[in-house]
Order: sequence, then structure tokens, then C-alpha cells
Amino acid sequence: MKSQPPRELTRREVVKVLGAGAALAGIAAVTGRSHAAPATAPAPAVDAWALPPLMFAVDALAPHIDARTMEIHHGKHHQGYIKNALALLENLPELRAQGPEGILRNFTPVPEALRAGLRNNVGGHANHTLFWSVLAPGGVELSRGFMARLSEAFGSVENFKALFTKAALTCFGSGWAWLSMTDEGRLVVHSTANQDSPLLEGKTPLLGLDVWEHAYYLHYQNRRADYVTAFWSIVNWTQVETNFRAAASRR
Ligand code: MN3
Repeated sequence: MKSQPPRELTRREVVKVLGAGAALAGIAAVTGRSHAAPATAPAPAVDAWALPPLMFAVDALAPHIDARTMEIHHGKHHQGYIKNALALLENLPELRAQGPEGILRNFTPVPEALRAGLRNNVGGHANHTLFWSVLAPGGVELSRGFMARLSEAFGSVENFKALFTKAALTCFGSGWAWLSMTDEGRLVVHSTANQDSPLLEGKTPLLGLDVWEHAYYLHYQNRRADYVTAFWSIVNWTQVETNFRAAASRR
């Protein structure tokens, strides 16, 4: 076996990590066949079960998110969810082949004994993969076009931010705040508990904020509101808009 040297993934590839499962689920839904990839499908360029490398240095988001938090959060917490998910999927190659998004979108066939574990750990993997991709040092500006979409859905960008902030602050204990697209194509702000993915509820996440204490406690301690405020300075709106287009095109 030839081993390849590690390399950095492009942003496009990160999108593909979560997109691969969705594509397979989509094919199965249309044809009514199993989730196996058709023989003609090209081999996926990215392992959907690998830890996606960060697109920036661990200290690049400071002071909004400190380097130590990023190191532990990405290298230990996220890696841990992947390790646990793969252990649970060890004897279930067909389920594993669906990828994180495929499993979460179509959770019904998951064996009862594994449901809680996969909900937490596959959810954890998918949620964090999205989270890293929507962060950028210094942030990337909201386009006029997407500003208009947010205003259309929430009245104004300010209203959207207020709703999202409220979802982040009122999420009791550990969880996430989200901007998602429903299966009907509506933009919604909501929160989920623990590592529950919006995909479990028929929603496609576009922007997510991790409000587990492990995401901010070293720097902010109990000041979750300050962490949420800082988040707006490091949002990569180009990626959020890309997620929006991808979600819209699935419909
Ligand atoms: Mn986390």
C-alpha cells in the first residue's frame, strides 16, 4: 500500500465531505435502490470520516477564539466524535458508506442499540465539520445578495442576528444555535441540544455556533454572551452562502 503525504484540504473539498453522503441519499431516494454508490460514480476525493484540517492556523481566530481552545476543540473533541462514530460503525459498512450526512438525514434504519451513540457522535462530526468551515480569521463579509435573503426571511440582518443570538443564549446546557434551511426551502433560526444535527429534523444547516462550554470556557468562562458577540467577527459569510446555494439546489 502506498501512503500519501498529508495535505491541506481546499474549502471546496470540505463541502464535499458532507455533500457526498447527501448525494448518495439523493440517488437512493430517486431510484429506490440501496445506498450503494453506482459503479460509474468516481471514487470520493475525500474521506468523509477523516478529521477535516482547519483552513487557518489555530491561533488565527484570536482573540475571538483562543489557540488552546481551537487545539483541544478540533484535535481532541472533534477527533473523539469521529473515533467513537467509527467504532460504532465498525461492523456496519453499508451504514458507514452513507457518510455522516447520509446517516443523519435518513436515521430511521439505524439499529436501536446504536441510535444514541450515533446521534451524538455522527452528529458531533457533522456539526463540527460545518462549524470550522464557517469560521475565518477576520471574517468574510456578507454579500448584498445574501443580505437580501436574510432580510426577506427575518425582516433585517439585525433581526436575524438578534434571533440567532437569542437561540445561542437560551440553549440550556450544551448545544448549538443554527441558521438552517427546511425541506420546504424556508430559512429558520433554531437550536439543538447536545450534538443533535439539524439534519435529524429535516433541516440543512447553513451556519452553526457551538455553545458547549468546551467551545469557549477557557477564554470566556461563564460569559457565553461575549463569545456569541465575538462570533460575528469571524463568520465566513461566503461559505454560509455556498451552503445556502447547495441546500437550495438539493430541493
Ligand atoms: Mn464542540
